[in-house]
Amino acid sequence: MFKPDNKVFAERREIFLNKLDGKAAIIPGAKLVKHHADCEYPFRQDSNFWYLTGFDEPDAIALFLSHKPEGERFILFVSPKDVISEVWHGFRWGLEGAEKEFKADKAHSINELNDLLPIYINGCDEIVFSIGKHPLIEKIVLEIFSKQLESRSRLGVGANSIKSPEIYLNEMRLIKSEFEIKRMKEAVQISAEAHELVRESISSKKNERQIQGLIEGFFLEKGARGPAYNSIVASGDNACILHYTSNNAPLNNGDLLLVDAGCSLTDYYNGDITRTIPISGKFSKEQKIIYEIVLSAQKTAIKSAVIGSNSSTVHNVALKVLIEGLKEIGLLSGSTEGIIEHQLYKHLYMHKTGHWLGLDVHDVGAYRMGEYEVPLKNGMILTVEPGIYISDRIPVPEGQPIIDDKWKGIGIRIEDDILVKDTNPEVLSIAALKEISDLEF
Ligand SMILES: [Mn+2]
Repeated sequence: MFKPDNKVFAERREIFLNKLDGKAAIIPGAKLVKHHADCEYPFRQDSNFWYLTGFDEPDAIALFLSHKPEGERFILFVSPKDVISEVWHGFRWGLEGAEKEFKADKAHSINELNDLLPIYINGCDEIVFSIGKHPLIEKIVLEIFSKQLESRSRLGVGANSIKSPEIYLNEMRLIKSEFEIKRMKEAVQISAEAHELVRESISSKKNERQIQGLIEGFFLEKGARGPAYNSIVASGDNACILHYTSNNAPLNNGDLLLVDAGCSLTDYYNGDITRTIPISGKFSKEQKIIYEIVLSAQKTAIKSAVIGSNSSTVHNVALKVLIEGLKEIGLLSGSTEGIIEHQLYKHLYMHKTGHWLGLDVHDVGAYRMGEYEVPLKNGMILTVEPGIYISDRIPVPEGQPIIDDKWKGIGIRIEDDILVKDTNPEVLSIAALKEISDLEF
């Protein structure tokens, strides 16, 4: 059982409670999700709930009551101790553990939520709750809110609105603390070593599934919780399916192998790395040309991930290098500006160049606010992952060159995890090699 470093979570609660300033937040944890019959998917705690509590059991709810005095502000509703249940499903901290180990000011059984929630909420200015995600709790919250609106109209007191917790938490989670950066480095390092393992053992593997086993086994061996997302192990033309997860095709000499995989640590920090390597140990002429374009786009984009830059700039920098490269080999034609403006590259590059990375693989936080681009700041972590995918699934846009067969079936993406820093961007996934000379044998 995971015992959190209480100081880290207590500091976050302090900041969150300050931001709430008179409001009461209700943050539900995750529930188990049925897989089939009597089996459930592995438990995955809700990231916001985790961020504030470090409590890793299903069916818990946290309250943050900024309208109450110190010592009555952090309330946990948890599953009570129950010998029989624990024999079947495992250890629970119970009410005592929630208070003693997780520093709740007060813990209650989750069965008491209905009765106690209205009392705790009473006296707050506004309710903070994520609408549309937790139907059972939402019913209770809306009943309370409706009564408070009534009381407000008669007596002038009570909550008069419901706000989303994301307003406060996304902003907090977007900038990683020193502790988080340390954990992210560990998650990314394990993920990078798994990619190295693939590169070193490729010649002895016959099927995508074996590569998946190798990577995910390595994650577990290193003490991670498992893969952060469904590993993508895509050989040959399968790499042109962006979210390919069948992972069951034979590995053919002459094809490339694209692996997009990262681990999730016990405390849910994630790595997210993609490498594309030649199965036979040698790139073909065409594969090498495309790889060089993607690698050069990626390196240029990483250099642009500096303080004050933004996600759109990083994307546009990569896009420009990809388009120039594709023009040079006759896979695109026309002015680069025109190709970008009319999106004439989208049959070859159909996704964005990166995303925030943290407790969620596609981590929370705005990329832009309407027209305003969110600037990169010290402590932000993002992926930089350009690619080129050549197949005939998407029709070639009118006026663009027909694709010669020799290019088809080449799918390449290179993805690193980048920490934005005062000095230069730091490539956290540097241990996973990506130069052509490193990948050939
Ligand atoms: Mn990614």
